[in-house]
Amino acid sequence: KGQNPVLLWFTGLSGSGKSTLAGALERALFEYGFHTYLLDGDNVRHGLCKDLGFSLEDRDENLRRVGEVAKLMVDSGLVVLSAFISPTREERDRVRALFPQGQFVEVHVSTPLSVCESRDPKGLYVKARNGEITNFTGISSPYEVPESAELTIDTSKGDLVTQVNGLLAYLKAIEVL
Ligand code: GGZ
Repeated sequence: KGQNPVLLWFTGLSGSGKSTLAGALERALFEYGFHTYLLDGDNVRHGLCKDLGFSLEDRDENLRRVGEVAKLMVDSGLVVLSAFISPTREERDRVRALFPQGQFVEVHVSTPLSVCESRDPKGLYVKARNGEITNFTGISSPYEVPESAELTIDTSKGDLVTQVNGLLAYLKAIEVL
């Protein structure tokens, strides 16, 4: 059976678990023999988007570029996963509009701000609270909760294996897997 390309778009706050979830799903897809690519700030903000910061305008442009690159990758047949905060509905919907129905799957990683802030793996929330970092999502810059995400996952409830299995079950249901 051939591979049905798709873009899995993880959105959520810093520290919500987007990269962890997307990375774990990518490993599972690899086991199934899928060709995948994971786009995230680590491989995009140092190169393709290194001229961009965290103003709303720059985030817009960051996500516009990511959307276009993801589109090219999906066109080439890959299963693409992306893990960006992508804080506004407008920019997420603009990426969605690049794809036919069913080829864009929005996954809202809905872990509450209080949990993300208590995790604070890079100490960014502390810096945002004391003003060392401005325009920080959830603290001093908005995050618009998705209204039409295909899936919602709160990583403060349940374990990673169960959550990845839920994602795989969804991909089976839409015949990607
Ligand atoms: C939010 C910031 C900021 C500000 C630096 N606001 O948890 P992280 O560190 O590893 O992931 C965050 C990442 C967000 O980049 P994205 O490209 O995903 O953002 S967007 O979709 O809005 O374009 C965080 C770090 O960069 N970071 N400054 N001010 N996150």
